[in-house]
Amino acid sequence: MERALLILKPDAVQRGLIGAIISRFEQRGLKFQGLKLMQVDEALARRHYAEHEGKSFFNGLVSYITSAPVVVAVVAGKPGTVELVRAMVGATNPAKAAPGTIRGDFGVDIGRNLIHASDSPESGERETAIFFQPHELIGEWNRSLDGWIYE
Ligand code: DGI
Repeated sequence: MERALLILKPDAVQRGLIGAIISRFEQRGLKFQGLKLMQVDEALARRHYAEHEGKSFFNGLVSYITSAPVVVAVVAGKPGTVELVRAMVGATNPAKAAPGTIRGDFGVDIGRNLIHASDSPESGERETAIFFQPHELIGEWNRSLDGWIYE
C-alpha cells in the first residue's frame, strides 16, 4: 500500500468544507487509515514545513496552518496513490489549479489553498509519522466494496 498524508487546512475547516473534500477521496475509492481534528502548534508546523524554512512565505505559512484547527488524514491505496491524490488536489496556486481539482474548485489564493497532500510515497510515510501515533492508524481493514474499486 502507498499512503499520503492530507491536511485540510484551517480555511477548509472554517469554510465548512471538511465533508465536501473528504467525500472526494471516499468517492474515488481511496481507503482512510486515520482521520482526526487537531490544532497544529508552531513546532509541528515548522517540522512539517522544514523544507521551506527561510523562504519569504515561510512565516505566513506557519501562522496560517497554526491559526485554527485542521483535519488530518491518511489515505492509502495501491502504488500510484500519492500521484493520484496530488492530481485530485491540483496545482499549489489555486488560481492556476484546473477546475475539477480541490484547489481549482474551492480556492483562489496560494496562501489559502485549502489542503496539503504528500508529494511522494516517502513524504507520505514521513508526514504520517509526524502527525499520527501508530495506535491512531488502522493499517489493514476490509470493505465489502474493495473488489469493485480494484480489479
Ligand atoms: O505541495 P504543495 O502544498 O502544493 O506546495 P509546496 O510544498 O511547494 O508549498 C507548501 C505550501 O507553501 C503551499 O501549499 C503554499 C505555500 N507556498 C508555496 N509557494 C508559495 C507559497 N505561499 C506563498 N504565499 N507564496 C509562494 O510562492
